[in-house]
Order: sequence, then structure tokens, then C-alpha cells
Amino acid sequence: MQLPFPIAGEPDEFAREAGRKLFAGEKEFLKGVVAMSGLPPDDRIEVCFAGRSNVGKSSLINALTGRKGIARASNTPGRTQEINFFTLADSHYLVDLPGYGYANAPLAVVEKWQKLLKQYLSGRQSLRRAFVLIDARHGVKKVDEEILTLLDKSAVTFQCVLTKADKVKAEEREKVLAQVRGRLSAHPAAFPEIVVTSSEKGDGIETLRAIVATLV
Ligand SMILES: Nc1nc2c(ncn2[C@@H]2O[C@H](COP(=O)(O)OP(=O)(O)O)[C@@H](O)[C@H]2O)c(=O)[nH]1
Ligand SMILES: [Mg+2]
Repeated sequence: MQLPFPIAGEPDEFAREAGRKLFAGEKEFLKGVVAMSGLPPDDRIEVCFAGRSNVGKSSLINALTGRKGIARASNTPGRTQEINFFTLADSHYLVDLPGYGYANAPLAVVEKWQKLLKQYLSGRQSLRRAFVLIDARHGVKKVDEEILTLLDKSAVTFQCVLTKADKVKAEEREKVLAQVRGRLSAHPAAFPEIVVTSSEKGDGIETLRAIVATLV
């Protein structure tokens, strides 16, 4: 019996090559945006990386682009406070979103981020897929559910990406996968495949590149 939300398998040769070529192209940090009015024109394929603070969004963008430091990764949660746009070839935007669920920032600041995050996720026409990052040690948390529900309401297809897979043993990972599958099945906008990654070890990076490169 086919499990719901299977783990995305190895890409076929065509998709692997498309991913390799796309991510070998020019890539630059374009700008950090703090208001919807600052968004670049929605004239190309756009994917974003959402998730709780410290889940590994910036590290994943660094691993995908093979450019350590293009997205400032840090072990200081709440570091990324803007919507950061990266150009990839002339055809794609990679978007690093401010994290949510970070308790230590002043309430007014958190509310400002959350408002911008929700406006972006529900109002960006060129957004082809939202990758929602979930820590492979923790599974889906309440704060993630809020974003998943927002993506359902905005009819933005989202795909679950497990991060830091190098930090969990196989049996723990299966437990977390079961929890994640249970939660995703309640969300109509959930893409029916999960990607398991480690930015540290490179697991799943080629698969994710192929997924981005084959989005139309
Ligand atoms: N072991 C391990 N650590 C990771 C991985 N991805 C990110 N980290 C660490 O987790 C912390 C937060 O990463 P960051 O990319 O800044 O998270 P963000 O807040 O979601 O952008 C940093 O210390 C990273 O080095 C991974 O795949 N494996
Ligand atoms: Mg970050």
C-alpha cells in the first residue's frame, strides 16, 4: 500500500540535469524587503522557504546555491527579519522568509514580521511553491499549522521539507515522519511528497534542485 506523502525519490536524469544547470547559473542576493511595496516585479518563477526561526532556511538556500554565506545563516534565531530575494539565472527568485515562532523578539516587531509574511504568502501571484521547512527532530508544531492553514486559504501549493536529517536516527525519523504525514493530510494545499534534507551533509539537495527546476 502506497504511504500518503511518500519521501520524494531520486530525480530522473532529465530533472537532475535541469536542476544542476539551473543552480549552476548566476545567483545573487537582490534585496531585503520590509514592505509589500518593496517587492521586485513578479515576472519570474518564485519559490520561498518558510519555517520556524532556526529551522535551517538560510542554510538550505546556501546548500542549494552552493554559495556558503549568500543567505546569512546564524545560530541566532530571529536573524532574518526581512523577506530576502535572491536571483537565480534570469528565470527564478529564491525567497528566504523571516522565521516565525520566535518568542524573544519584542511583540511589536514580531507582529510586523508576521503581517508582512502573511501578506506575502497570500498575495504574491508569481509564487509557484512554498517550501515549508520542518525540523526532522521536532515535526510539525502549532505555529507551523498557522502557516499551513494560511497557505491552504491562499491556495498556494506548499511542500514539506524536513531539515537537519543528519541530527536524527532512522527510527526517530520514522516517528517524526508519521507525525508530519498525519498533520499534512489535513491540508489540501500540501504537495503529496516530502523532501528529507541535510544542508550539512547535502542529503536531498539534488532532489530539491530538480523540483525547483521542473516547476513551470
Ligand atoms: N546539523 C545541522 N545543522 C544545521 C542544518 N541546517 C542548519 N543548521 C544549523 O541550524 C542553525 C540555524 O540555521 P539557519 O539556516 O540560520 O536557520 P534559519 O533561522 O531558519 O534561517 C545554524 O546554526 C545552522 O548551522 C543541517 O542540515 N544540519
Ligand atoms: Mg535565516
